[in-house]
Amino acid sequence: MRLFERRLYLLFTPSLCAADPWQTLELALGAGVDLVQWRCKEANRAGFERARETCRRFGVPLIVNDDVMLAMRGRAAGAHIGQTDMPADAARKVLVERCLGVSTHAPAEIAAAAAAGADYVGFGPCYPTSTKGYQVGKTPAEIEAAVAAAQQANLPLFAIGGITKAELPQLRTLGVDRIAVCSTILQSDDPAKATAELRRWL
Ligand code: 3NM
Repeated sequence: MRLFERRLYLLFTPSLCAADPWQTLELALGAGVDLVQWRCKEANRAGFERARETCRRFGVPLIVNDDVMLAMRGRAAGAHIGQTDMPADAARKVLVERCLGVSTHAPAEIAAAAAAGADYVGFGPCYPTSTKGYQVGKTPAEIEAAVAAAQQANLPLFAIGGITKAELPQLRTLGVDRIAVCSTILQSDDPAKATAELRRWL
């Protein structure tokens, strides 16, 4: 399931929400988030199921971060893995037709993710972000090279890391047309407005 039609990916971590997480998720979905990741470090099956049902109501796929087995058992749309999680080719086999996303940080990792059967890649950190403790982002040339590598591999690329509406003009000139965000939406006191302001560029 390649996610070419998806543009605005929300990494949903209930504990990072400024307000009620479930209201935040609904507002974001209502305002144009079209892909959601369940990114919760603690085991929280009830939360996962609530997120899955909320996304289902909006017709938006839910991807599980890190936990390929939860994605399978919990009938999620897919799983997202990092470079140090289960290897992408092993995750591909377990997921069968479910979606596989891979975090990447360089063009070679994008090519490797494609070879392993990924359906999309995240690429970052494009800008510094405290959400994951990255103090340095990518240069414009590095972002352009990643976009080119993803095009070559025919994979959708979601730019990630420190993205707010202020970064969108530059990202668009670098060829980025999909983004993944966490704090810009979850920590906003107006998640619907924050979402709409991102969506306007995508
Ligand atoms: N992965 P925010 S950056 C989860 O570069 C994550 O792979 C990254 O959160 C990567 O939108 C990142 O708040 C943090 O910066 C994204």
